[in-house]
Amino acid sequence: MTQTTQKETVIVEGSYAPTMVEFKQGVPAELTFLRLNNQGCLDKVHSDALMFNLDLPINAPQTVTIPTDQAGVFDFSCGMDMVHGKVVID
Ligand SMILES: [Cu+2]
Repeated sequence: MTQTTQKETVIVEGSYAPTMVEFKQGVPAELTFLRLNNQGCLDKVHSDALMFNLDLPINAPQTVTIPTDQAGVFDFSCGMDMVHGKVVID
């Protein structure tokens, strides 16, 4: 049996909305970032803990696979580590 992939989207518009997304542990997960405007320094988003580093062109959704084998709270942030969001896996 295949498990349905969990999908969440974070809107990037001067900040992250929502600032926290939640996935169930052990179920495949994809997180999409959609940057809508030029506000702030949000043209990159990265997470050391979740091992991604994305460029975010405006109006071009970027999707990354989120590892869900470990429960926890994992940070992501803009390229300058000024704006932060969280992924919760539980
Ligand atoms: Cu920044």
